[in-house]
Amino acid sequence: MIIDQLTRSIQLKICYFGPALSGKTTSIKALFNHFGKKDSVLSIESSVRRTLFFDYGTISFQNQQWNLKIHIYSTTGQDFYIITRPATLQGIDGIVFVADSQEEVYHRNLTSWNELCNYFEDIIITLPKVITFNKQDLPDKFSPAIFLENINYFKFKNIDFKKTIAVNGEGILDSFEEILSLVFKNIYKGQLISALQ
Ligand SMILES: Nc1nc2c(ncn2[C@@H]2O[C@H](COP(=O)(O)OP(=O)(O)OP(=O)(O)O)[C@@H](O)[C@H]2O)c(=O)[nH]1
Ligand SMILES: [Mg+2]
Repeated sequence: MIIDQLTRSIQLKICYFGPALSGKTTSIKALFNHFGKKDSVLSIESSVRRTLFFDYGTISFQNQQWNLKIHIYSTTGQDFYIITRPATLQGIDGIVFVADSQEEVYHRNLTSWNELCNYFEDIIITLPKVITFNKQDLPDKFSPAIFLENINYFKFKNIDFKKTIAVNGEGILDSFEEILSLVFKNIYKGQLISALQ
């Protein structure tokens, strides 16, 4: 997060992380579509539309006093490019973990979650994060409760989960609002907000 008192601007970085093909890029595109900015997402992709490095776009909000600029990234899910993931995650304020709800890829979600936890070590406990159980439109899904139990959900703070269907945008705005809300609650707890007033 960057807070500039002079220009009265706050910049945040949110990253969409998750296993290969879980719907990270589709989620970001659906989010930008909601704000009428679908074409402003920069995607570095292969010829078969797989993310090579990241997707990136910004969304800005403004009130009379402050400008809020949110930098939004997705990581690549392809393990061949794993080296790019820690770089994309640097300096983030919040994570949207996009899980692929199909039963047959259940374990990929666990592996990806564990990788994420390893990057952040203890910080992951308090880092704001929303898990989205994507692809709810498909049959043969695992139960979110099983995944949450497996990752020991209750040991984490600043965490929530949602169900999404990124292909039609369902739940995407809701999960974005939730991650922003967790990020701001976290700042408030850190007393930054009172220092700003
Ligand atoms: N049925 C269904 N398909 C989805 C949903 N979200 C994404 N997909 C499909 O899943 C495939 C992968 O989506 P992407 O958004 O490219 O996934 P990704 O996580 O960005 O993939 P990588 O960046 O390559 O790891 C595409 O064919 C999407 O259309 C969903 O909610 N439902
Ligand atoms: Mg992608």
